[in-house]
Amino acid sequence: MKLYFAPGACSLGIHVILEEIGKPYEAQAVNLREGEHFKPAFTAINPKSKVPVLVLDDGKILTEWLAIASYLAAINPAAKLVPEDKFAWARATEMMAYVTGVMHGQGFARMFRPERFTPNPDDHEAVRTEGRRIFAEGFAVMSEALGEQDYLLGHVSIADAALFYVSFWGEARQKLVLPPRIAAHYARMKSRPAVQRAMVAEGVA
Ligand SMILES: N[C@@H](CCC(=O)N[C@@H](CS)C(=O)NCC(=O)O)C(=O)O
Repeated sequence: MKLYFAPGACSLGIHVILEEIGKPYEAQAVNLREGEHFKPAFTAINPKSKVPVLVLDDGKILTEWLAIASYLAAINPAAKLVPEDKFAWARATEMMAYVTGVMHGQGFARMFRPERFTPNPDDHEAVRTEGRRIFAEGFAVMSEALGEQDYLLGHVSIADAALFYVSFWGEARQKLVLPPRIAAHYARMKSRPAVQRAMVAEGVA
């Protein structure tokens, strides 16, 4: 199994999941700054030019954070990264869809890629501002979901890996003051050996 990742990108969450599972895998860095993801060697693997990508041992290729995380958790039940209860599983999916689709896809993307939302450079700052609003609102929503629990489902799961990567972006990249429960969750995640290994492997510890 091989993970294509970019250091500190959303693929960090998948890296964390692979480390939590603890089975051997390969990790291949993709240099987004140099546009490696638009070159034929990578587009042959993922024509969408995005990380993460998971290539299975039989050659099958899986893209999209939510799909990769769900698949890894499903084929590794001993790691208990998804609940057995089907409603709790759906709840985890609900949270991951929100983090990847809204906080990342709508919020963070506006902050970093305003040109993908409007062709007019004069509008870029307004797009960034809206991205920051969506991103901040996302932390408020996830703080409610977390409540007083240590982890989103009460035990560590793939949903925590999703919240972890956006918290990493918020704190380490944006220097945001995270809401208290989210900051505590982020610190708790960073204290996990699997998370530390993933961060060291990506050079973002
Ligand atoms: N919908 C995709 C989004 C993946 C994504 O946006 N990946 C970013 C890194 S966090 C990327 O590869 N960006 C390169 C680009 O958009 O040029 C998913 O959930 O996996």
